[in-house]
Amino acid sequence: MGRGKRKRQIVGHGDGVNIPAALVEILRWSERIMVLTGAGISAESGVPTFRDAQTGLWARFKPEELATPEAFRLNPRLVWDWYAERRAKVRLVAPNPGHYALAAMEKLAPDFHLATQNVDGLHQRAGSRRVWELHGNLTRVKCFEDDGPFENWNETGPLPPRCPRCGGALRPDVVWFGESLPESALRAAEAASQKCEVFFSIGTSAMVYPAAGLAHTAKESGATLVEINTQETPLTRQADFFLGGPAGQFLPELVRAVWPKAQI
Ligand code: BJW
Repeated sequence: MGRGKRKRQIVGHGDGVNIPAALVEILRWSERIMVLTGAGISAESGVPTFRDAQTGLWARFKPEELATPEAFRLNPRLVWDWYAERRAKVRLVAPNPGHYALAAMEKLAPDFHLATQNVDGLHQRAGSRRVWELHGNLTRVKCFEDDGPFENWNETGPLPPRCPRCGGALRPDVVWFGESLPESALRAAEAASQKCEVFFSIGTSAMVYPAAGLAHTAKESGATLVEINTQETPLTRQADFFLGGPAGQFLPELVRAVWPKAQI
């Protein structure tokens, strides 16, 4: 079940949080589920999405222009400060019902995989045990020159701090435009996308590759494609089900509809 052609079903948030019966049925019979999340799933926790309008000090910069090795080379202090502020924000927020629903799904679905483009660690804080972090994690840093990650660093001197091994500048351990994704996480996510019966694309613009390509891989391999997003994206036309509204509202309802005994 779950693989093959079907008519697209669109559910708007205005209709209430209704989960289509056909989707519930498919999920009840499916064993292999793959989920890709993006910034939208953390929006209800108070983490601004990547392309949300920048405010205050950052209003002058496009996020796409800060998340590059070129920006760091040109102005390491600016880029360091942008991430330091985002890191501090993330420490103050908590996972939301969308993150908790996915952590519950991991326990309930026989073969469940979760890959995220987010660097905020909120899935793990909600209890998800296996998360492929495709774009790294804000809470770690690595050396711009020799790469090794560090979980502790000293911010008392000039910023960015220096690598204790080689003296190079430390940078956040995230994946910037033009950089490669962690190979083993990407390979695993590609393999899971190829063999899943249902693929969820949740809270992502579906525009940044190679992560965005996972949904296409799944669809081409015959999976049912489910998108949850407050807005339509370039993926929506291909989705079998589009749940148009906040992930933090749709996901807990969906999990309860499929697994009535779920504890979220
Ligand atoms: C809600 C909601 C709610 C709001 N509920 N929904 C193939 C084709 C074209 C280009 C390329 C290609 N392959 C590679 C490229 C180049 C490039 C790329 O994709 N460019 C595109 C912009 C065109 N990719 C790369 O460079 C990647 N590297 C690579 O491919 O290496 C090999 C290579 C190099 C050079 C050339 C060719 C190959 C690396 C990509 C790394 C991306 N890194 C970032 C920064 C991470 C650190 C940080 O956070 O600062 O990752 S960029 C940024 O985008 C961040 C995000 O993870 C990522 C995706 O953003 P996301 O999640 O979609 O967020 P938003 O804000 O855009 O959207 C939020 C969504 O949520 C919206 O849709 C809302 O509607 C929705 N939403 N509230 C549900 N409550």
